Amino acid sequence: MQSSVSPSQPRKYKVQLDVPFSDQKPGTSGLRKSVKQFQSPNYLESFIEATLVTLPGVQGGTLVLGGDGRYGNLHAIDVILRMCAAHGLKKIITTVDGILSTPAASHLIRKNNAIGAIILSASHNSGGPDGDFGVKINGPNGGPGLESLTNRIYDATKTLKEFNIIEFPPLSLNSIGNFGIGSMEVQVIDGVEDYINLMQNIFDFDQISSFISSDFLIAFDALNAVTGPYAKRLFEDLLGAPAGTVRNGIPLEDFGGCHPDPNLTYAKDLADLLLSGNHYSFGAACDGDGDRNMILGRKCFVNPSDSLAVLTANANYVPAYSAGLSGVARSMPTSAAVDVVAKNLGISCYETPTGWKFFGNLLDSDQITLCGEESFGTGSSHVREKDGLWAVLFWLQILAAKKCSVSEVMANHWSRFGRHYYSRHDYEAISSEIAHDLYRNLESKLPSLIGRSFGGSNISHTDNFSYHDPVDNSITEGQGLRILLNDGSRVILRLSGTGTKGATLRVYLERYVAPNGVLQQDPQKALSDLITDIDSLAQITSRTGMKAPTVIT
Ligand code: VG1
Ligand code: CO
Repeated sequence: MQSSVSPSQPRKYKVQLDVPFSDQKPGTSGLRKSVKQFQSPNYLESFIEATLVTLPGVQGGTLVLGGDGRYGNLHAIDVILRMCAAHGLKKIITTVDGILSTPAASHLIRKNNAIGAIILSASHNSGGPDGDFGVKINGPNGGPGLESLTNRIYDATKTLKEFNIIEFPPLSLNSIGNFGIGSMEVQVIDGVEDYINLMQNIFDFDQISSFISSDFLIAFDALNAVTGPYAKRLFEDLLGAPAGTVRNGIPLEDFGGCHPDPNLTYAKDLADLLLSGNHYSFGAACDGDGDRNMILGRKCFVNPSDSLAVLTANANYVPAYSAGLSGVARSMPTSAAVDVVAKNLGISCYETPTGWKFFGNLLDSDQITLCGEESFGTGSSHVREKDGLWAVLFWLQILAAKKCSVSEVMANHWSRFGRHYYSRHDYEAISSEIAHDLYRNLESKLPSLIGRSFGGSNISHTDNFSYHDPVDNSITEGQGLRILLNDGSRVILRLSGTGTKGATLRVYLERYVAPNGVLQQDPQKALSDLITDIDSLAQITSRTGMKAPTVIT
């Protein structure tokens, strides 16, 4: 363990800002911009100053700090430590090499009664000098800061004139230790250990371990991002999977040039490995900051909306949930597969806007135990973030308990509950003007669409989704254009809040087939008339000039 004594009085000083920044509005999860933008003078400092003057409890408080290891991580930690010391924080908990996954940060906040965390990540966006950087602010419950907090931070950025910082040489984060910067304590801990202990309290590791040692080969792809060290400890050291089970397991500043987004496009190597049907029985990948997961079986891709429904239906196999679930929630664009399971279990199912922060109140008030999003996010009340490796362990526990394959689990699920054919089409990097025009144009047509024939059925309801939080009664409007059909199908359009280049249009398509219905195999085929009709209604091809989506999930 290293330790150092701080110089008696490190110099505290103020830096003037020429003009306040006007573009620091946090999106779906934090402030996410290109590295180039973050490199402009005082850009990071401005957002951190606004955060430290806004976040409740800074004076004398404890804060968690770390990131996904992307380019800029260590520099940002150095700057933030010195700014925290200038703002009177009592203690910062940071991690060896600054490596800390989003769910692990959420756990550390809760375990240490911290006032929150600053998590340095642009999640699934690419990294490196030409990639993206991001700052996420989490609150004392461990979850992403609510809109009310991020709005106040944003307001502060617009009037800032200066920031406060302390002169101090960079701390070495290459091993655990305790330091002081002025009167502030800095504790450098192993960012993996507490998280692993939490997982051991939730799952039956012995059962998983004996299952995967019985000719059930697994492959995990960390995509050169934050989950590598966590996954190696979990799968190889504790569960006894062979060395090499974890691929791309060392966090790299540029993620090895790949896009750390676990989907069929960006995690193609792993997808090919499983879908080609060779000797692997199970595959999984997580995103840059470790909160997303993709699950694959032999020749089988699990749609994330289905994954939430499967976890809900089989939660009884996991020790921590064996007493039952209080309720579940899904984001609005996520398919209603989990709704059918919730109804069957007799528990409540909530529909929230996109973004994990909207699950926070429901989790805190114990109205839900599990929740998820179609964007490869699943989680539970164990933390207040979505949790990639937790979802992987959950799947392994179900498979170990049922002693069957992923495709058997899916086939059984559909034959019991019916199947929600589902797909998301992303049109990335469209000009912002074209995207907003397209969106506004469709929005203006919505009222006139009722009763019209669409996608093989008739339109029964249209709106721009608005959410009434049942816990704090807040209303959040404008969360996505919904077209609902008489047969239960849905088409939803949203503009992304996490992209950094132009605008990203997301089109979500869903069609339900009851258990006794004919089960076609390919979702794109099952959804083809919805795809054609939304394209002509919203004029996607003609307005964007794109013949096909950038990513199809
Ligand atoms: C996307 C997803 C959303 C998710 C968000 C953050 O947002 O659609 O479901 O919560 O990313 O995920 P958007 O606004 O681009 O659609 V992560 O892994 O960045 O924390
Ligand atoms: Co993420």
